[in-house]
Amino acid sequence: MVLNGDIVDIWQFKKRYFPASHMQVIKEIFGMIAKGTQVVYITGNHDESLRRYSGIQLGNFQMVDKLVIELDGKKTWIFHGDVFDATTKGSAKMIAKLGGHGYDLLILVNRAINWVLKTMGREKMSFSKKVKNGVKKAVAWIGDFEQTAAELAIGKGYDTVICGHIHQPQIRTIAKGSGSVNYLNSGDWIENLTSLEYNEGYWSIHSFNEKEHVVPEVVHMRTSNKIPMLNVLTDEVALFFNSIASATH
Ligand SMILES: [Mn+2]
Repeated sequence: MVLNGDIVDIWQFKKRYFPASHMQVIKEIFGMIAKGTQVVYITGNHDESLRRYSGIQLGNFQMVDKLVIELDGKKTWIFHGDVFDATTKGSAKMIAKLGGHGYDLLILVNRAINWVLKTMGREKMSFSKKVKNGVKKAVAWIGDFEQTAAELAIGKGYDTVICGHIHQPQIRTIAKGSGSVNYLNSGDWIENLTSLEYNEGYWSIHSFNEKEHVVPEVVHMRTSNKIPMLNVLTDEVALFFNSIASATH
């Protein structure tokens, strides 16, 4: 199982917001690890403070920035995708042309831009900001995001690229020049309730259907008195930014 970033919201964590139901999810994952499921945790922007632990491996559990695996001979590249936040399409393209270390360089560029913005007293650039600026911009940005990820992947010779971050479930082939790549996005577990499944050579988008599942009883624990109100921002492209919208970046 691959957890592709933003699993734990560190910002919320600091506010001591951690409902019992969330704890049950974590317990479930720990149970899977104990029973032999290999779990790879890829860090995202909401859990970026965990990036310092990248590379650690504890039994069946592994924490990484990105993952490259071969599935039935197909080179598959998995990363969260927040690396594109502070980067324009043009610079991502330029970096893609540099080849091999393009993605790592992109992380550095992203950090540098955010550092400069922070130093100048401006907010970090983020996708949630773009969404707040308007649905049309967000739609255009989703297109750019998918295209940028695909072009980087084609440049690196991957067959499949899998992201998260933009909350938009997707499976499609993106071509550029003579190359093409399968672009996949797992969507989210906030509004779309989707994940990606790989079975016998094929990827599919799994949509959670409440009727198919027995809802486990949530054991209520004492939580802090002040649980932040969840402002649900929903628009016609079904983007949801519950935690992101309330986050500082
Ligand atoms: Mn994200």
